Parts: sequence; structure tokens; C-alpha cells
Amino acid sequence: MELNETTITRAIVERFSQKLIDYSNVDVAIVGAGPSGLVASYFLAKADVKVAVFERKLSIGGGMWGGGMMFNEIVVQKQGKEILDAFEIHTREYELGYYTADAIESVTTIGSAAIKAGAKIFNCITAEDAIIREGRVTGLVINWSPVEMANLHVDPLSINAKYVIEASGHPLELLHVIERKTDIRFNTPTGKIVGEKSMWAEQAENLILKNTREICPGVYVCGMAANAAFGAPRMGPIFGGMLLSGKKVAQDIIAALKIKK
Ligand code: 48H
Repeated sequence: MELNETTITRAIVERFSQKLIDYSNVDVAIVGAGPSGLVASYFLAKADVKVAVFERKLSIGGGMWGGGMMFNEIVVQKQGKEILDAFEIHTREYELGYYTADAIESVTTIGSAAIKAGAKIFNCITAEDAIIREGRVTGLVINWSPVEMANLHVDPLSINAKYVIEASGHPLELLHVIERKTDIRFNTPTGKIVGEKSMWAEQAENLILKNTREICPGVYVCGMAANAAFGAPRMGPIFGGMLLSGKKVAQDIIAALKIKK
């Protein structure tokens, strides 16, 4: 059989277009494929929730590839280890209550499990805005990341979602847009984004599950974005909180979707 370039081209364009059309209307759209967004997508997909993840970069994994300062090992505490165990990621006890795992194994295994469970990940796509109806976020406005990088004037497309998860990490991009463009009040003490505090691993990891919640109608926040939104500290390169936050946001949304039905 001779390989035909036109067939290869048609295959890619048709398959990708169909995928995007299929996922233009989802139960949950996630902004960011870092550890918390990926774990959330896995648990949602495993529960048969239709979920799409939009990731600005070419690669998934966010800040987990680089462990701490590019030393590509991550640290988790006991509860975080339980999530790594569920993905069958190797861990080693370092000292009592501290476990390490290979950062690359962690990203690739969680990413693979999420996709196999049914999550669709769209890389190179940036969520640049939200769709809002009567004070509720009902979807995402998306564009190719290279459009943003080249500063091209190209209009975006949109995705309809019952729930959106803000998992964009430190910059809280979606919440900043909502704050800037609307009068929606967030469920924070100030009604606005409070902002991330300096590093305090113990407090940050303790607060993250409390901060993983619906922050305004239609939007849940998880991962580093949750602590930044509610004014909690950063935790440095301990990743248990990210993993647990991803699982919690999935569980909360699964429960909310059941009530909605
Ligand atoms: C599409 C976007 C957009 C956008 C950003 O930063 P992340 O790894 O996020 P988390 O919260 O899952 O994990 C945080 C962790 O990596 C970390 O930074 C920690 C623990 N820090 C502690 C400390 O003290 O420093 O991933 C977020 C992902 C990235 O891949 C971005 O490219 C992506 O979201 N992203 N994708 N549209 N508008 N904004």
C-alpha cells in the first residue's frame, strides 16, 4: 500500500474536527491540565461525566514535570500517596509521613489514566473568557494558544458546559476575567479574588480542600487556583493537595450533577 499525504491530512482534520464538535457541549469544561485538573478529569470521566480539558501549552502536566526547582521528584504526604497508589504510581517513603514519586511517571500515568477513562484533552488551546447567562457561567471562550502568542486578531470559538473548573494554577486566569468583566461576586470573604499568600506548606495543604469549592454560579476552583482565590498560602513542591483537590472537585461536581438531573 502506498501512503497518501492527502489521506493523512483528511484523517487528522476530520478526526480532530469531529472531536471538537463532540466536545463543544459538555458536562464539565476544565481550564488547565496541571495535576489538579488532570486528576479532576480522571475522576469525572470515570463516573461517566462528559469532560473536556483545555490546556494552553503543547504539554499537559502543568508545574508537576519539574518537581521542585526542576529536580523532577515530587513529595506527597500520606493522603496524597493514596491517590498516587490509586494510579499505581511508585512511591518511596523518605521519612515518616513523607513520600516521593518520580514527577515524569506521575504526570504521564495520571494523564494516560484520564484519557483512558474518557476525558478529552485539547492542548494548545487557551480559555480566554467565559460565557455568562443571568449571573451564571455556562461555558468557555477558547482560542488557539498561538493566536494569543502571535497577538493575532482572530476571533475565538466557544464551549457550552454545565460546570467549569478553574484549574489554571497560580494565575487564576478565568477568575480574573470574570472579576474584570462582570459584577459576579465570588464566595470569598471579600467577594473578589483574595490572592495567594507566601509559602507555608502545612497551612496551604490543610486549607486547600476547604478552598476547593464552587466559587460562583457554574465555576468550581481547584488546585493552586483554589488557595490563590481564597487568600491561602502557596505550598511549594508538595503535590498531595493538588491531587486531593482534583479528586474533591470531581466528587462535588458529580454530586451537583445528580441534583441537577
Ligand atoms: C488554558 C491554561 C490557562 C488558560 C493556565 O499550574 P498548574 O500545575 O496547576 P495546579 O493547580 O494543578 O498545580 C499547581 C502546581 O503545579 C504548583 O504550581 C504548585 C503546587 N505550586 C506551589 C508553589 O508554591 O509554587 O497547571 C495549570 C495549567 C498549566 O498547564 C497552564 O498552562 C494551564 O493550566 N493554563 N490553560 N487556558 N487560560 N491558564
